[in-house]
Amino acid sequence: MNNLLLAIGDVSKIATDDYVGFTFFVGCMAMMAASAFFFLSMNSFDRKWRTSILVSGLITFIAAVHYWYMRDYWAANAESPTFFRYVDWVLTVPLMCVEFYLILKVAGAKKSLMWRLIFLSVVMLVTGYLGEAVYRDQAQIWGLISGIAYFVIVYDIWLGQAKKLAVQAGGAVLKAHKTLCWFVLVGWAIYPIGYMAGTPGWYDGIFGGLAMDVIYNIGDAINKIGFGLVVYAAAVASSSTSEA
Ligand SMILES: *C/C=C(C)/C=C/C=C(C)/C=C/C1=C(C)CCCC1(C)C
Repeated sequence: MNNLLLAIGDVSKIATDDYVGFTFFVGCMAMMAASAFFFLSMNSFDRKWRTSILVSGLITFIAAVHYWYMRDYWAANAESPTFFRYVDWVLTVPLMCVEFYLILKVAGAKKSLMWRLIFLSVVMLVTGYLGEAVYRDQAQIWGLISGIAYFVIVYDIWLGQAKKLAVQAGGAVLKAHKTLCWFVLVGWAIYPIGYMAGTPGWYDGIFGGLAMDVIYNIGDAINKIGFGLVVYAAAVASSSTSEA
């Protein structure tokens, strides 16, 4: 009990110009609220959409827990919580790949597509971690390898097998797929900017002055909550046109 009171009384101050601390705090609340929204709305959809909404909720929930720790870590150490960041990503980004698969399942998507996307996303994140945390002197090379994996993902969903399946499915599925493709092309491109802001390389003069964590936090809010809302909208659209 004493420890609890101590913990409650022990809230660190956030300076008015601490944008990183602020975005960690707001990000944490937003991820929690989004999780509640996805979990509570899940049962109002028919079965084939329920798992997709559940996965949207899991993505924001996993992020909410990590943001809780990252917010604390930043408040205590004024240092980037790189480890928690990448653990969060390595769990949530593969789940986004699962989301692509679930949406395209109605059009006959195979598990191999899902595993291919998951594999590519893990390569993208592990090489990014190596450059950001382990071999910082070679951050540009690791960033480049990570970027190649990213481009293969973009290719696969925009022009490869996933695209063909989406066209076959048509309707709400095609529409959702297209929007999610834009998230990956534009929304995910926020992260390499954060990486270049936070690591040394040829790009120092361009992105050097920006706060890496603010960029990552904005990226996460757009991509995790926005991505989930696209799936939610697809579920609403398909339930009101066909079944309801
Ligand atoms: C919820 C978290 C998401 C959607 C995170 C996505 C992260 C990326 C797309 C990261 C990409 C990177 C590169 C393309 C190159 C530099 C290293 C990374 C890992 C920041």
